[in-house]
Amino acid sequence: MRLVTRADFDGLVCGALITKFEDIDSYLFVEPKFMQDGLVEVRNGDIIANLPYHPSCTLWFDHHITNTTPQFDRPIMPGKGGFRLAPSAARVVCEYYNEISKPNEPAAAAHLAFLNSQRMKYLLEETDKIDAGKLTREDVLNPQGYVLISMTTDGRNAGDEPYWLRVIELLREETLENMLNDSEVKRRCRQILDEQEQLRKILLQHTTLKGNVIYADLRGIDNIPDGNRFLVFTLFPEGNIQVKVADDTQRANTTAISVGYNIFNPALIGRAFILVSFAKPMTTYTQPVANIMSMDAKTMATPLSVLKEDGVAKLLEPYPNIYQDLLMGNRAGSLGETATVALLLGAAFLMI
Ligand SMILES: [Mn+2]
Repeated sequence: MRLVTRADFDGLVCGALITKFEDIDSYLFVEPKFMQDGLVEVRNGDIIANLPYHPSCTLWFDHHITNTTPQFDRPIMPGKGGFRLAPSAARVVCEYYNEISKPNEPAAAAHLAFLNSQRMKYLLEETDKIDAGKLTREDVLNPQGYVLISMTTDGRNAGDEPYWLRVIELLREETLENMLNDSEVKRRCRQILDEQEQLRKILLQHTTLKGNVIYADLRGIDNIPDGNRFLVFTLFPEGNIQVKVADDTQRANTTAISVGYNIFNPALIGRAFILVSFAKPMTTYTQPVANIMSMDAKTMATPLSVLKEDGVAKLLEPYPNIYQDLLMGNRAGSLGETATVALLLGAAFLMI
């Protein structure tokens, strides 16, 4: 069977688990974009992990909401694979083999012992943390263990395939300590720490804080060193959102703009985006049921704007029942500012 996966840390941990349970004789490492564009020929017998679904595959494991497919209406489907919105695809693979290992089958005891060993439990926890971006400032500034190893794998450099295969084997067979002592892993870890130091200097030179936006203009810089993608947020902790402008590494004469939120200081990025794009409609609201007899509606600053500009006393003065009105939605404002009851009902519906 062939394993089709992504060469990021999650994809390689999937590889470490799958090669334990299935007979894998060849590998194909691809980036999700190529799958989405239909550029990958998937055939019967292929196992796909951490990538979008393909109808020709034999087994499929994934966790990205964008890859939801009607083929998978249950998290674990024996003989077909697994899909749920887990923190990592490796977590889904682990749950699948836990579920299908029937205790009375001879091989199952060994499989379950492997999956539930302390070493594998720790590896899965770290993979969840890494893939879901749940890193601490310390993980970013001073990466260690699996976090550091995860930074050495990057699907963009196709020449690295021998290294990815080595990582799969080490993750499957070796303790973390032994893996860190592997000469190639060691060399790459040292290199990544050096590069991160260079990246830190470049970011400090080319980044400015505009309000709560961390604006990095990296155009014209060749070979930007590698480093943790969250590094910029440890350098500019006050900012909520990063806007990065850089030369597109894959297309000549093209600028790539990317936006991300500060994982240590998140903002409502979706709202911030709409607010910037549609400033007027987002801050001017007609008050519902103002007074049916005299006028249709009334426009005014929203409660949050009043709160920000003039403080809470100013807000309570003309509107003594403001909290109740906001709760019931009897006030103008944007989503989240008002109509709390409706939001809570929606939340309850989503949870049930
Ligand atoms: Mn993943």
